[in-house]
Amino acid sequence: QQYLERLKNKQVVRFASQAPAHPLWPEIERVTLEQLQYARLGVEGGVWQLFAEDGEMKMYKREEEVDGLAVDPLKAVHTVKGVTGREMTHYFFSPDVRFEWETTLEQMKVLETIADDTLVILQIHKRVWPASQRDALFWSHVRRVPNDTDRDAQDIWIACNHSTEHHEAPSNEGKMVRVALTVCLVCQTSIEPPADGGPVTRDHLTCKITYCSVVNPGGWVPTSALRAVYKREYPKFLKRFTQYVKDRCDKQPILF
Ligand code: 16C
Repeated sequence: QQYLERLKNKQVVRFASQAPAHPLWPEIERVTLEQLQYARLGVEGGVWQLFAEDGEMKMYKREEEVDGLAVDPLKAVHTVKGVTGREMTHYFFSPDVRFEWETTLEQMKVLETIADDTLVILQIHKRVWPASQRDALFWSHVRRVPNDTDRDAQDIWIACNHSTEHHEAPSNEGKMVRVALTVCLVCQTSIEPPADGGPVTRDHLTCKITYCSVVNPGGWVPTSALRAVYKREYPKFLKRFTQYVKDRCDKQPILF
């Protein structure tokens, strides 16, 4: 038992993020855990309106405005077979594959690598006529969270993106309008063990996903155009992204 404890502690040290030494860390820690709590709240209670549905995928919004700009919070739930939460959040976080699934992007640059699991990223998005082109500057963090409500269940994984500032990309330069965003993808795997006691394969995996997003467009854009863009883009994103991860993981060893 003592040996196992020591081994566990050693692993914690070995896999611990280097991010805690960074000045952004207190904010990253606070926002990530807040987003996790927020994602785990249900969509019952009448404040969320269903605006898109496709099979297991359901997307809800709350219509909200700040200074006359629509900033509607979005919450989506989905269930995907054959992948784990770790795989889902890994591909959402990893900048190497972002152009494979993110169709709103024109350019992307990693401005700072705070740790293996924490980056600062600048993205330039495609222009939507007649609005000005948008960019987004945010920290991005991914982590495993032990499941404290059910110790027998698989751990939860979260990837969280939140707007920040960086000396290499001041927001008042150039003609881009900077959006402000807080986004999280929270995933949990369940395993239906094979009845014959055989090995667990991808056929026995189900991943439950919650995606939450609040984007402030940062400058004027007609509310109707904005709502039309996200009504089209969010379902497109979640379907394309989850299919990408399924295809990418197929025939690969499972990453729990
Ligand atoms: O979470 C998603 N992606 C992450 C990695 O890229 C990250 C990005 C968040 C997106 C921030 C929105 C930036 C403005 C996009 C401008 C719209 C381009 C449409 C191009 C169509 C050809 O967290 C998945 C994001 C899914 C896409 C969301 C679309 C959100 C629309 C918000 C509109 C803002 C202003 C639009 C001006 C017309």
